[in-house]
This record gives sequence, C-alpha cells and structure tokens, in this order.
Amino acid sequence: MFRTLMITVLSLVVIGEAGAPWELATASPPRLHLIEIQAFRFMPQQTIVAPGDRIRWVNRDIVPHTVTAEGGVWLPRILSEGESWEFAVEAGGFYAYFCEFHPHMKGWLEAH
Ligand SMILES: [Cu+2]
Repeated sequence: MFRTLMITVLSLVVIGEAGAPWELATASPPRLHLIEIQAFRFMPQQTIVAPGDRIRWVNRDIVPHTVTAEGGVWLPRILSEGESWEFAVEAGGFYAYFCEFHPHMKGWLEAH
C-alpha cells in the first residue's frame, strides 16, 4: 500500500515538472528571425522577438560588416559577403547592436 502511494506521489511530481498539457498547447514555439544587412543597413532595424527565439543576420553586401552587441552581450562577429550568424535570445530585454566598421549602422532587438 505504501509502495503504491509512493509511486503515485512520484508520478505526480514528474507530471508537475513536465508542465500541464494545456500549458504546452498555448506556448508558442521558438521562431527564427532573419535580419539582412544590405546597403549598409540592418533590415529590419528593429526586431521584436520572444525569449527562446533565434536571430540570424545575413550579410548581403560585398563588404564585411560586424554584428557587435553594445555591452558585450555576445562576442562581435565579422560577416563577409554572404555569411550569416545566429544568436539565441535567452531573456527578455533590449539588445542594441552596431557595425564596428560603419558605426552609423545600428539595430536593436526587443525581447518580451
Ligand atoms: Cu558595416
């Protein structure tokens, strides 16, 4: 009897940690956002994302650019023509970034 009770209690703990089925049904899956670097601009300049989403920058220009985070949230990346790089947003917040070669090139992510 005690053994049966313990198994039941443990099962309920496992189910509780996995989350209820109705929670899984309403949670939106992570999205991939594309930001193109073209004509010395980040397009779009502002991107609204959710924590867990991935962002991919692609350089469509023939000159290299960087994707550098203000505050060092990620390490600067140099993207040559046609190259891309992805970053996963883990927490909500405001992420400003720019190109070190062309500091007038600015963009930001808003995660919430
Ligand atoms: Cu640049």
